[in-house]
Amino acid sequence: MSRQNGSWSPSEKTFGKAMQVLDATASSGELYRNGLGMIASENIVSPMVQKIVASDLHGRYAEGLPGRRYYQGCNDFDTIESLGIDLAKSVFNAPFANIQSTSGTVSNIAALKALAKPGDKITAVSTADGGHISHARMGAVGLRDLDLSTYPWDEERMEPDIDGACALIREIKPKVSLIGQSVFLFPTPLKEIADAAHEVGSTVMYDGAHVLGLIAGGVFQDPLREGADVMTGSSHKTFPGPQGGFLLSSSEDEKMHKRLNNAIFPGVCSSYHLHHVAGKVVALAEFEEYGQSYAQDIIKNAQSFAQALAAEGFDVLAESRNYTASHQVLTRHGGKDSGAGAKAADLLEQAGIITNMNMLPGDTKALSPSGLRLGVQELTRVGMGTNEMEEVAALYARVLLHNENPSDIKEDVKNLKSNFQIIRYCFNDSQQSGYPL
Ligand code: DSN
Repeated sequence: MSRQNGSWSPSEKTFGKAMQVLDATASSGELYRNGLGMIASENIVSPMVQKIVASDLHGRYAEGLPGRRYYQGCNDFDTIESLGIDLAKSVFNAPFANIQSTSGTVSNIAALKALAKPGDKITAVSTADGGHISHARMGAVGLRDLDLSTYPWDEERMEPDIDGACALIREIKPKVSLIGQSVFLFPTPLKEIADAAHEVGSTVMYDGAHVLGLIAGGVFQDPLREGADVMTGSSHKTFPGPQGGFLLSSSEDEKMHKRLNNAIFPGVCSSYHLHHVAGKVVALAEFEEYGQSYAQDIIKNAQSFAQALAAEGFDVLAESRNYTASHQVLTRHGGKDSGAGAKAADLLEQAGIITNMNMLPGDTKALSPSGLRLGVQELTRVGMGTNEMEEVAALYARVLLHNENPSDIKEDVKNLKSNFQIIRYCFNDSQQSGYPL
């Protein structure tokens, strides 16, 4: 960079790097605008949220809670965060809500900080069975130096083996009984687990990251009334807000509220990304208005997509339970640890369908699993319904079963998607404002 005629002009080299970032960002936007985003942990944000996350709030700080800040200039943000706390309590029917967390994992780290001390015992679903990395030694559980035992898994029902999980909790008496997965097809029978946990003085923590929008929409399960003491979650999966997290509790105990708030700040956040918090608040208001129908449509679409895939000839997991009760569908594409899931995900991407490979029961290698984990929440958000789910399943069959050239199919994917460019279930959905740049 050099200063010429009183103004700074960038060197070609550094400016070129910035342009490369702009170009790659635009190209990533095109990929999703023209393609089918089917990663179960993703979503797109509404026009109003897009505007807020690009606002001046991005550069600001507001350590503390509304009315009790360490910085000046927070009056407007106090209004925003107070509104958001009230909305979160109402949308999630929770006596306590903290909306500052910057992700689901950060919510988990904070919850584990509030609920356990290093060396304490914890029980959770293993990553091989679909538990999130933050529930494992390699993630937040290890960071907090907790002593982890994993529940036995019922492959047929795709949920923890409930009798085995209760027996484990009664035997080892963990400080925290953690429930919830990233591969999350069915509600967990929580009451039995919570009864066992509370009997031995264990706190029940439910990670609702994936299914938070389904819970709030009343179509999955109601953890805070089924025995969960604390619920964590992401604000950007089936709950369709900007990236971030929530920390919620069924407890009425002020001391518990203080512990949870302190675990977020000063515990694990200083800046908590005010633009995203404000975006979450608008997303909460939108969810209060449209969330129930969005959640219902997601479930209809997931079930219809799973049935259509099975009818095409795919091996869809959990047939005996009608495949899914969430936004997710799981398919197996070859022998365990065969890497067939990785190959399938790659071929689908060549056709403009974005998914992720996933370990399924029996797989032991995260980089060469046999499965795909598919989510329909983003396609639902742009207005696709059960007819389109059948069309999408037929596209999968052309790529993966009939070995058609993926680049030919990419045109058909683009044509299908061209009719679904407007973000629904939000304010301003009649504007031609769809995918962000
Ligand atoms: N890794 C994300 C998922 O896809 O489930 C959650 O953090």
